[in-house]
Amino acid sequence: MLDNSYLQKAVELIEQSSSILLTTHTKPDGDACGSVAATYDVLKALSRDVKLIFLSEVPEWYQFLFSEKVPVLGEDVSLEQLKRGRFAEPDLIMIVDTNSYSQLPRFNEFLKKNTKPILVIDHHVTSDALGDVELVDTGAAATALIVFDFVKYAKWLVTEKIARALFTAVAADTGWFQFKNTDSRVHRVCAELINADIKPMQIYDHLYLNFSYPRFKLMAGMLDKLELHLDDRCKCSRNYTANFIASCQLCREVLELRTV
Ligand SMILES: [Mn+2]
Repeated sequence: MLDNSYLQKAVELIEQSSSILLTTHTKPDGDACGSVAATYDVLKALSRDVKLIFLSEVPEWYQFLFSEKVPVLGEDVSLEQLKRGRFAEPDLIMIVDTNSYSQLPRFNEFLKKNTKPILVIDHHVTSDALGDVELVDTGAAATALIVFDFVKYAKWLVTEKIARALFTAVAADTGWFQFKNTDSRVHRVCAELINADIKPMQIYDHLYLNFSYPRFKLMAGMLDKLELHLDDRCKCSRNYTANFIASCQLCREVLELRTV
């Protein structure tokens, strides 16, 4: 858990900033998307001028967290525009779910020239210490748990929409509460989020029951190619992805799946 002095410094940074640029790591996963979506809504409720920028597309199955398309650096906004302050003129830069230059392609070039303060919220051990203030808790199963602690500490409102985004993030990073990082803190926070009137089963539908046709085809193909080794104790689907990419026109989704 974080020391209150860090949380207080982070609150002060936000209170001093009227415009904030918010981003996360490339190939954003559920924790990244949910933590960003929740942070965005928290900052908007505080009447901050918030600009979101992603470094690659939001996967289709997390798009329900955003009311409009999130601009992508290199596609909707050029690095030049960002560097020249033509996309945003932030007083503060917030980075969630990473603290590493390598996870921030192109954006890292902007960061190296940046003179504005940076607030990092992250749970990874790997760190380039990018932040002037860092809410880093490597014991947290998801960055969303730290965002939740931060919002609670600051006594900002957790709306149903914010709770839904945070729950999605925690559910994604714990494999819907099946991974070994699913500890009592995860369940305590999720219980509070459910009390904010979210519908976990609707989130489950978005994450696991809304697969596109090519994603189902990928799963079916992987099962079809399953081979048994080591006295049937090891099951693997050899060379499948390369074959699938060659035979499938919808490569983007497949490539995203490979990073999960
Ligand atoms: Mn995470």
